Amino acid sequence: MATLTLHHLENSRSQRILWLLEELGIDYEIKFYTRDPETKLAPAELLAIHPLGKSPVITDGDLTVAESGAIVEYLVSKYDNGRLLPAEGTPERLAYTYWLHYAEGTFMPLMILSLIMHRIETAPMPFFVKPIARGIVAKVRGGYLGANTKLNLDYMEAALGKSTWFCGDEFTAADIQMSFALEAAEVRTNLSAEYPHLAEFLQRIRAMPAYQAGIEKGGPYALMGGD
Ligand SMILES: N[C@@H](CCC(=O)N[C@@H](CS)C(=O)NCC(=O)O)C(=O)O
Repeated sequence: MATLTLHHLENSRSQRILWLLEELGIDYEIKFYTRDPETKLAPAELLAIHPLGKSPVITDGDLTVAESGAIVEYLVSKYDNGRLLPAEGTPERLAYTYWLHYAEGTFMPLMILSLIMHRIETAPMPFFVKPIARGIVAKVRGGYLGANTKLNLDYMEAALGKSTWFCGDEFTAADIQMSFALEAAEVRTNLSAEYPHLAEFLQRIRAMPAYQAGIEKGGPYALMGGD
């Protein structure tokens, strides 16, 4: 019987761990969690698994591992046969470490900020507060968010202009980690018009059998927008 469980929140970063588990071809179970329909937050049951109550989180025997990058590192070091991890000491391995951290450390905070700005803009509020709220959102977008998002999208586009995958010409688990970052960007940006390499990356991963198996097992997958 499988002892490895993925605690999977619908429409979330957990989808990429599901994909990784399929790539690794190991036995695992999925425990499904549904977002609150109003707040879109995770249900309280996830707090019983990990004190932060976020997804993804996995339990493997007595171990609990949270944080996508840490989960990827744990799963790859325990269950991969060298296919998804570049050899130690190579430039590809350094790129692997870099992109694994970059996805959540640099890019996703921009996507979250974008989501929060969108929520503020569309939240019901008294008419006289609306212009103030919109003014703040415009300042954040104009003074920080827009330029930094473009800088990062240009940067990723250039990286995928140099090699097929983020760490070179071999597919690695860092591409799996980066997939959610690009899927989050996709709902806010017209990637195919402005970032053809990024759009092509998404097309390529979506054709991969393990990606498709992950989608099938995880149920409907649609990310929240907000530009
Ligand atoms: N950096 C963390 C982020 C975890 C996270 O925020 N997960 C989201 C899902 S995409 C979540 O659980 N959201 C529900 C909530 O905040 O209540 C990771 O990559 O694991």
